[in-house]
Amino acid sequence: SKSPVRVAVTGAAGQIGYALLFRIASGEMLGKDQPVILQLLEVPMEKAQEALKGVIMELEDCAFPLLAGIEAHSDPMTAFKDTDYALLVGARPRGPGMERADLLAANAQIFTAQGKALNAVASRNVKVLVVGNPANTNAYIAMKSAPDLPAKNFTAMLRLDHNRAASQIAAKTGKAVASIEKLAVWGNHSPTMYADYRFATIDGASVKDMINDEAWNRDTFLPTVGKRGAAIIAARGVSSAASAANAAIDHMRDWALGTQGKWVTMGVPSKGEYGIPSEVMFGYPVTCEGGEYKIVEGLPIDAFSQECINKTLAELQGEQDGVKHLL
Ligand code: NAX
Repeated sequence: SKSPVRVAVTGAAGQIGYALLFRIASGEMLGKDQPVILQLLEVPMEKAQEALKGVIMELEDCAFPLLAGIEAHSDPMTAFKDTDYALLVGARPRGPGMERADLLAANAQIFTAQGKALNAVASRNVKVLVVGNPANTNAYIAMKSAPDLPAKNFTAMLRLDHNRAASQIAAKTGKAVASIEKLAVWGNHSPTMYADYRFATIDGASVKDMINDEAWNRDTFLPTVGKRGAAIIAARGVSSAASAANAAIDHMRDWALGTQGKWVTMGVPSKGEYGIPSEVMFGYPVTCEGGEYKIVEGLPIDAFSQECINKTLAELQGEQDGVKHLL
């Protein structure tokens, strides 16, 4: 049988953590034959550490056969020790009256410290997924703070946007969501992301031809996917958690175990693909194999798509400029 791998999760006592940890421990992320050791990080405050203890008690009470160990931490330097996977979920939310610059600065502090800790103590092959918002920029900060780790090990979560787009297309076409292939989401995890079904197929047939409605794409599909997070807050009173946790599982599982040629969306550091400046943490269509992702290259970009890509890129560059002096 396989030896256990180490999975660090930050924000472990939060909403997404609660929807995520039990699925990791049951083998849904890394496979039903892969034992895991959970290394859980929360802020040092007593309330958070107490809540984390409660989550750990519940994890114990599941008696998961694959759960080979659970650790509670309040310091990233111990939480990330030798970790093979790191899911950075905890972040500073925007408080009342908080300016965008304050939000960026508070998160820059968190993700600088966590990037440095990963750099110092994590496995050299650690796969990092940043979920905490602003996810792309936080991933960029962590990457820049970890110069001894390969930049490609740092990724941001665009998978929830990808899955939301797939579900809207399934509803529109009346086809099964699992039959949709070659969907892409470009750019920032924010309402500016560009969900792109120009290349998508269902059972080999073109989704674009099937829908054949540019106005629906522009006026319904893109705003619905872009504002889905806000719609869920409005309906539920709290932000999406189970669907976010599910997307994190999908992202890590596909990265680790491969996609068998299928496209998925990941936020990854650009190496200039599609004219995106180097190091920008950008949502791209990728395929995964042997523990590595590969950007799908050579796709034609039409005028409308270029406009959308420019817009989400400009937003991302604005965020990155806003933290430059803090790195
Ligand atoms: P919660 O507020 O329920 O939980 C966050 C937890 O993180 C809290 O328990 C907090 O104590 C902890 N935390 C804060 N700073 C920390 C630090 N420096 N180290 C360790 N733990 C820390 O939020 P939740 O609903 O779980 O959402 C977590 C993050 O995911 C938020 O930033 C949220 O905006 C983001 N999201 C990202 C999504 C994406 O697609 N990329 C979608 C869902 C979600 O909105």
